[in-house]
Amino acid sequence: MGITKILENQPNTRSPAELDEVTQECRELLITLPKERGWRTSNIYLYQKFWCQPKEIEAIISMQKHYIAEDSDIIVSTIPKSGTTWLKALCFAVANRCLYAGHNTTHPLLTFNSHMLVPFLEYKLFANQEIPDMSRLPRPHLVGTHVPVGALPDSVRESQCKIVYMVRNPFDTFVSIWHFMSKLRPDSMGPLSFQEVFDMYCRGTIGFGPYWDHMLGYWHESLRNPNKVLFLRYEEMKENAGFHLRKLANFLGFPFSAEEEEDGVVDEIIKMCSFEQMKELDVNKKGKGAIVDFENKNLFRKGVVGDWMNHFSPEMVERLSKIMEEKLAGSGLSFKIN
Ligand code: PAP
Repeated sequence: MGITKILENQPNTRSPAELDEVTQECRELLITLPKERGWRTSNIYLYQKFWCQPKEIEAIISMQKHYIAEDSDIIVSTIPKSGTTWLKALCFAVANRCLYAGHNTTHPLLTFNSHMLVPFLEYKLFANQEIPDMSRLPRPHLVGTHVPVGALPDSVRESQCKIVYMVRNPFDTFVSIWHFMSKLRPDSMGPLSFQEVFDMYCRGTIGFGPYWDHMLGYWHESLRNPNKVLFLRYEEMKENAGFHLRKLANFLGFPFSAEEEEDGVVDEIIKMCSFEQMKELDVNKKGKGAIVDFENKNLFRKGVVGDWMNHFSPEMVERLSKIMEEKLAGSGLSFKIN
């Protein structure tokens, strides 16, 4: 075959680079799954009714097989860009505070990014074909995930472990995703326009989407089983952090004592985990790799409610409002956007 013919054939025969990073078994599965255009990888795939990148799917399968939740485990769950970094910090601070009482200058949250202290099941613990020995991790095990509630292993449902979920209004979540994508999309893949990303978002073909199924899954589970799933909102945590932090502590089984209340421990935690404080930490200004290989500073942008107003056209507001109304109808879950 001539060289021109070989070059002509190349784009069709070469598989996307991300497939080289997963096992043959995973590649065989991926071939059978619906796929759409991705943003960090050429494609994302519909695995168990949610969209994921190949390496995520490989890790999720491993997590589903090997993660055995214990009664004392705490699972921090979110849709990407809904306040994960913040929620992980709050949960870590609450659940471990007896170890670090009075450690005002040496608390781990001052030198580690919260994703390092509350590792993702799918990006850290079960990533890269590793199976962690969970018994070696300090208890309570605090782990994070972006997977929908239905994709968590049976042991999560069967054990007494707790799930803390944070939701954020989809308008701000989209804006956060857009900025994050714009910074981290590999140059080799070419740019994605704001409109293209919005379209992906509206169709639900975005990491761990469709996000309406994701939030509804945890929402219904929290109504069915309020001792198992705590459903928090980013906006409410921003508005009244003290109230919601106390609620979180009660839910996790670590209520604040009268003495702690008097000593101002609640306010200390809120301050230590605030956007302003966390953003200025060395580990978050100069560090990298808290989740995967990007710089930690990308996890801190504005940290406010309502930034969507600076980005949305009236047509976008109408389209997303309609989607939310339609998808969440009758569920009791809704979002105030004004
Ligand atoms: P992840 O899902 O990739 O882990 P996640 O932490 O959920 O990311 O999302 C980052 C968003 O949370 C950013 O929002 P923005 O783009 O609208 O600014 C980030 O600024 C915000 N954020 C990070 N830390 C905090 C914090 N301590 N308090 C409030 N918001 C925060």
